Amino acid sequence: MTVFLIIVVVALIGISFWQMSKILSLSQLSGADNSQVANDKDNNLHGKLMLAFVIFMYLLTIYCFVQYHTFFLPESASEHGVDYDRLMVISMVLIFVVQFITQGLLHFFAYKYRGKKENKALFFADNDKLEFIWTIIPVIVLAGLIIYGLFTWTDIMNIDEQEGDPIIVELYAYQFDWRARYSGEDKELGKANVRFIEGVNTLGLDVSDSYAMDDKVVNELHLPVNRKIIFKLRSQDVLHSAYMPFFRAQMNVVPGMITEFAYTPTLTSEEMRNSEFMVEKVSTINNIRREKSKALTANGDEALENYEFDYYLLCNKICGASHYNMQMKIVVESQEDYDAWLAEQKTFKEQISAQASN
Ligand SMILES: [Cu+2]
Repeated sequence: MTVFLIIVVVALIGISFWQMSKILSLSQLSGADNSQVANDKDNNLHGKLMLAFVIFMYLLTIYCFVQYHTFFLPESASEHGVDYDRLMVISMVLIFVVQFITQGLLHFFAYKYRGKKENKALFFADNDKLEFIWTIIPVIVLAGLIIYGLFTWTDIMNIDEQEGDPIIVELYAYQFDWRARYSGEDKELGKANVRFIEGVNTLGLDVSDSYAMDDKVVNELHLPVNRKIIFKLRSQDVLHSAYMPFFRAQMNVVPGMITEFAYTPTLTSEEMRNSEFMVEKVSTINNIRREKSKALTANGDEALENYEFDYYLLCNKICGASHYNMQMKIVVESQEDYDAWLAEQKTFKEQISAQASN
C-alpha cells in the first residue's frame, strides 16, 4: 500500500511539474525562441553535457576503485580458484579497456561534432574495410575468451572420483542451517532419503544400509589442506546455494537431487588468518567494534567480542526468513589435525543407540 501511495505521489509531482513548465512557456514573451528545433545554444549545452557526463562517470569509477578495493576477495584458498581468478581478471581488464576507450570516444565525438548552424552533415554510405575491421576484431577476441572460459569451466567442473584420493563429504541444507556428513571406515556414504528423517536421524539416513551406520554427521566442516574434496549437496526443503567465496565455490542445493562440486583447499584457516590481507581487514573490523563497544558500555550493555577470521559456508539463495544467518564454520587444517578431529566424532550408529538408551 505504501509503495502504491509513493508511486501515486511521485506521478502527481511529475504531472504538476509538466503543467508548470507548460504555463511558463505560454507566459513567455512573444519575442522568445519557441521553436522545437535546436539552435546553436542548445547544441553547445548538450555537447558539453555529453562530455561532462563521461568525465563524471570515469571519475566515479576511479573513486570507487580507490575507495572500495579493500572489499575485493584476497588470493584464492583453493587450487582451481587461481584459474577462476585469472579468467575473471582477463575478462574484466578487456571489458574495461575497450569500454574506457569506446565510451570515451563516443562522448568526445558527440561533443566535438555537436550541431552548428553553418555545418552540413557529410553523407557517408558505408566502408567495407572499416566494417570488416570492427567485425573481425570482436569476433576473434570474443571467440578466444569464450574458448578459454570453456576450458577453465570444464577443468573446474570435472569431478572425477577415481582421480587422486578425494574425500567425499555430503553437505546437507535445510531451513536454516547446514550439516556435513563424512563417510566412515568404508569410505562410502550410506543411502539417505528425507522420508527417513526422525529423531536424531536429521539427515534421513537409511538404517537398513550398512554403509550409513558408520557415517558421521557434524555441524562444522573440517577439511584437510591440499586434499581434493568432493561435495555432494542435498536439500531437505527448498532451493539453497552452497557458497564458499574464499574457495571460489558456489553450487545450487536442489531438493530431490544431488548436485556436486569439488575443490582442493590450499590455505589453512591459520594461514589465511595470518595473511597480510586478513590481518589488516580484521584489525579494521575490530577498530569499528571497539568504537561501537564504547557506546554500548556507556549504555550499560555488553561490549562486542573481538572478531577472529574463519572460513564459512554460506547460503546464497534467499530461502526464507532466517536465510541471512544460514552458515557453517569451515576449518581447513593439516591432515593430522583433520584425522584427529574426525576420529572424535560420533558415528550414526552411536547416535541412534544413544537415542535408544535414552
Ligand atoms: Cu538457504
